[in-house]
This record gives sequence, C-alpha cells and structure tokens, in this order.
Amino acid sequence: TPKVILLLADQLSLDMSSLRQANKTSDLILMAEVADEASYVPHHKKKIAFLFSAMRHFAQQLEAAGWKVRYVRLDDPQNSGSLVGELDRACRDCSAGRAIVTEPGEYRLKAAFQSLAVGAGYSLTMLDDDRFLASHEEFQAWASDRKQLRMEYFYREMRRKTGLLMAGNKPEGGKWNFDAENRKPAKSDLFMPRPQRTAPDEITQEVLDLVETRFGTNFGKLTPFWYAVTRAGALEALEHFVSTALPQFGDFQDAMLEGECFLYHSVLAQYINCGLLRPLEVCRRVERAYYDGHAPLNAVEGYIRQIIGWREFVRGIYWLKMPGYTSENFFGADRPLPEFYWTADTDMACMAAAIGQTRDEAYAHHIQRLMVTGNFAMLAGVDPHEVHEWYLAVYADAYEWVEAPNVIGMSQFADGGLLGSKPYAASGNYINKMSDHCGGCRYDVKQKTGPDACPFNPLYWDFLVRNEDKLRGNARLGQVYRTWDKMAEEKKTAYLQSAAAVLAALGLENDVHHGQ
Ligand code: FAD
Ligand code: DLZ
Ligand code: SF4
Repeated sequence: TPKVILLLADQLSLDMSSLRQANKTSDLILMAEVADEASYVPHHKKKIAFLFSAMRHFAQQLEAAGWKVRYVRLDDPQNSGSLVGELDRACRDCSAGRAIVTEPGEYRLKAAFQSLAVGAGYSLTMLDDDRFLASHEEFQAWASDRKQLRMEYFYREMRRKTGLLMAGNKPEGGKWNFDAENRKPAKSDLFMPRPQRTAPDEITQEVLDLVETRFGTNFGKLTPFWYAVTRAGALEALEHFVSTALPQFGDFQDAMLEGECFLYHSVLAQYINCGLLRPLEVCRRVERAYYDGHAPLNAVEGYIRQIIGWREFVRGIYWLKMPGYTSENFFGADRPLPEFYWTADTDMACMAAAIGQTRDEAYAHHIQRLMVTGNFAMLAGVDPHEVHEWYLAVYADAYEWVEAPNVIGMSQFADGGLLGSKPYAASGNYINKMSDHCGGCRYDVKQKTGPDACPFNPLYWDFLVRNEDKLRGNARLGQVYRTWDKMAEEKKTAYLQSAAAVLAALGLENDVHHGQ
C-alpha cells in the first residue's frame, strides 16, 4: 500500500526526514494550502504570498524530479480547510496504509496530528525535524543539568558539535564571543547594501492575485513583492548577503537608521525557516567568508551565533515549555495592543519606522523588534499574548517555535526570566544612541517628563515602579532602583503623571491594580 508524505509550508527541502522515507514510484507527496493555517493569526499578505508561491514552486520541482505530488490549492472546492483534513482525505482517496510527516514547528499543529492518529484507519508517523542541530532529547538533557538556561553556554556546545569556527578544541580567535566589538551606531551611506530582489514570475503573480482576492483586508503591503521563492533564488540571496553585507554585519548589528529597513542584516530568516536554505549550510558559507579573508571574525562569529546559538536555543525552550508558554504573563500585563501597531500612525518616529517597514516588507530587524516595538509594548503594559499574536502575524519569518520565545521570553519578560536575566526595558536614550530617529521626531528624547518628552522616558520608570515587587530583587536592576530611590519626590510624581498621560492618550488608562 502507498504511503502519503505530508510536506508542510515550512518543510520545503529535498532533505526532509519525511522525504527520506518516501518511495518515488509508489508514494504520494501531499502539500496543501489551507484556510486554517492561513488564518490562525491574520498573517501579513506578503507572508502568505511568500509561502504559497514557495510551496507551488517546490511542488513543481518535486514533480520534475519524478515524484507523485498531490497539491491542494486554497480555492480547490474539495479543500477541507485544514492540514489534518487534507491528510485524512488524501489517505482515504488512495487507500494509504501509512502517513508520514516531519514534526511541525508549532505545538498546535503537532497536537492536531496526534489526535488524528488516534482514530485513523492508517498509521501516522511523526519524524524528528533534523534540520535542527539539537534534537529535543539533546536540549532537554542539556537543560536538565542546570538551574539557569543561558544561550552562551548552549552555543559553545553547538560550536563544538559542528566544529564551526573551531581551532582544534579552542574557539577561533581565542574567544567564543566578539560582541564587545559590535553594537556601533550606523551612518547613512550611499553604498549601503540592499537585499537581493527577485521579480515575481507567473506562479508568483497568480499567488499575488489569490492573496489580494482572499486576504485583501489583511495587514501589510503585498507589492512590490521581491522575496525569492525557490531554493536557487534563496541561494542567490545568501551569496548576495555574504558578498555585500556580511563584513559589516557585526559592527552595525544593533543600529537603526531612518529610511533603511535592512542595513547589514541578511534577510534570510524567511528562507531558512521555510526550508529553502539549511541553517548549517548558511553557517558554513559564512564561515568560509572568514577563512577566505572576506569578512572579519566579529561579523562571522556574531552571525553564526544567531543561528546555531539563538535560533537553536529558542527552539529548545519552546518545546521545553509548551503548552502554556504562550500564555505566560509574569507581570500580569493586561492592556490591549495599541491600534497604531496595525497602522504605523504614531508621532513616535522610531515606532513609525519599525511598524511602517513591517507593514511594507513583512520585515524588521532584531533591534527594532526587541528595543522598539517590543520594548514599547512591555513598558506600556500590553498583554503579552496580544503582543505574541501580532509578531506571529506580521513577519514573513514568523512561526511559533521561534517567535514565541523571542516575544514572550526575550522581549516581554513574560516568562519571568527564563530567557534573559533582566527585562530588555530601555528609555529613549538607548534608541537615540543606536539610531538617527530622534532628530526628526515630534518628541524630545532629552525631555524626561511633560507633553513633549519622549514617551519611552516616563514609561520606563512607570514600568519599573509598577512592577517593583517583581523586579527589585533582580541583581542586575539594583542600580536602577537605587537611582529611583534617590530621585526627588516631585520628579518621581512628574514621571508617573507623564506616563499616565501617555497611556491615557493611547486609550490605555493607568494600571488600577497598583494604585499609581
Ligand atoms: P539577521 O540579523 O541577518 O540574523 C541572521 C539569522 O540569525 C536570522 O536569519 C535568523 O535565522 C537567526 N536569528 C537571529 N536572531 C535570532 C533570534 N533571536 N532567534 C532565532 N533566530 C535568530 N526570528 C524568526 O526567525 N522568526 C520570528 O518570528 C522572530 N520573531 C522575533 C520577535 C522578537 C520580539 C524578537 C526580538 C526577535 C524575533 N526573531 C524572530 C529573531 C530575529 O529578530 C530575526 O530572526 C531576524 O530579525 C530576521 O532577520 P534577518 O534574517 O535579517 O536576520
Ligand atoms: C503559515 C502557514 C500558512 C500561511 N499557510 C500554510 C498552508 O497553507 N499550508 C501549510 O502546510 N502550512 C502553512 N503555514 C505554516 C503552518 O501554519 C505552520 O506554521 C508550520 O507548518 C509549522 O511548522
Ligand atoms: Fe523614539 Fe523617543 Fe526618539 Fe521619538 S524621541 S524617535 S519616540 S526614542
């Protein structure tokens, strides 16, 4: 009896564990565009278009290579609307005895497949996703030995395991981490690199029409659409990044510039996450640039750390903590997400830039996600689950396994410090140091309180005061609370009143629970 091999939208690789079990002559490969997946959060139009087009291209490639492919389009009248439904329908239609899927990246979907398996008339096998370096078991074993989970130590294990940037058993250059050399603010530069742009072909054009028809009211600008949608295109984008931006990646990793969405970032996460590029091949290519003398060690080490360190680490945390992780709310924050997250209609120049480019490109780089939109939401006391759903919807690279730990853990501190040792809370001063947004802003970053003060300034103190019971004991915040303690009473009152005014202007009335 034939087997049905289900490939999900983020499993577009010939080297999937599921495909390795398949027999070209007898088995059926199933891929499905389904309404449930396209709507569990209101995805950005570019994200849906990217995935559907990449799926259609990949299916075509499989067929050309001689595979039997059942590709279900979104507008197929038989389409049941869910992946479980489509797997079940395919298995029944071809009397399959067995279905195989590589473990999905989202808990919700894995649970759905597990419950399907119970009553089905065929067996369902779920295989490990070995595109990742660390299996669930390896991560659990690593985590179970320690009180605190810190990426840096996990990262060293991954360096040893892969041999990336290793000189024997020592790290290349004598140090594991060269971040001390990074974090420089950037300057506008006429020769700023730009990501590779790919013109839409006929398949993409058809998908763009579909997305406009079916998801026309979703967030985001659909065109110009320039993402690569094939492995060949993604490999070109990788080469383009290595030759143009990688050498400066480290120096300007945390910088932000008005009018520059991408700076020296790779804009490859959407390709890596959906399977068009393998994380390890990206790291090896980048490592080669160092040994070829093309890029400095601080850039190459920093880049590789993001992938074999952070990316693997957050995935480990996700599977360690699900279910439940996405509802964590350490501070008990319960305000709604401000409307301007969907419109970019705000006078805060840094926020307008980050949200505006998110709307236009389904992209923002790490510091924008962490220190601008994420920081603001935490300072304003927004419900972390709403923040989580926004991030999951608006980025082309967003899947829950990677998004949730970054949002719930790293950016909102809603897990109480599993991922970071202190909240990434910052006043306007940080943004001013790392960007050129403040110069053109309606607010004054130097003013601490009053109607023209940068809203981050009073909100920063309001956040610390509001959550004092949770944070004062944190050793890394000792100095900050001492500064607050020494502040004159009028100044404290002015901060809290200014914060209340900012929140009220956003329709988020001040926190009644703490009586501030
Ligand atoms: P680069 O800056 O060029 O980095 C290189 C690669 O490293 C990325 O492509 C990515 O694969 C990896 N990487 C870097 N940082 C991280 C990280 N913190 N966690 C995991 N991988 C990382 N990344 C996602 O892939 N999907 C998400 O949904 C996502 N949501 C985020 C939400 C918040 C609040 C924050 C703070 C970060 C989030 N990140 C997410 C991590 C990071 O911001 C993006 O991976 C990165 O901005 C993607 O752009 P790039 O490819 O240009 O990355
Ligand atoms: C995000 C997404 C979207 C928009 N559409 C589909 C789809 O139609 N078919 C599919 O197989 N997957 C889709 N995905 C990805 C899934 O929602 C899910 O995030 C990943 O498969 C988790 O690994
Ligand atoms: Fe952002 Fe404040 Fe600077 Fe305006 S002044 S750009 S709100 S940090």
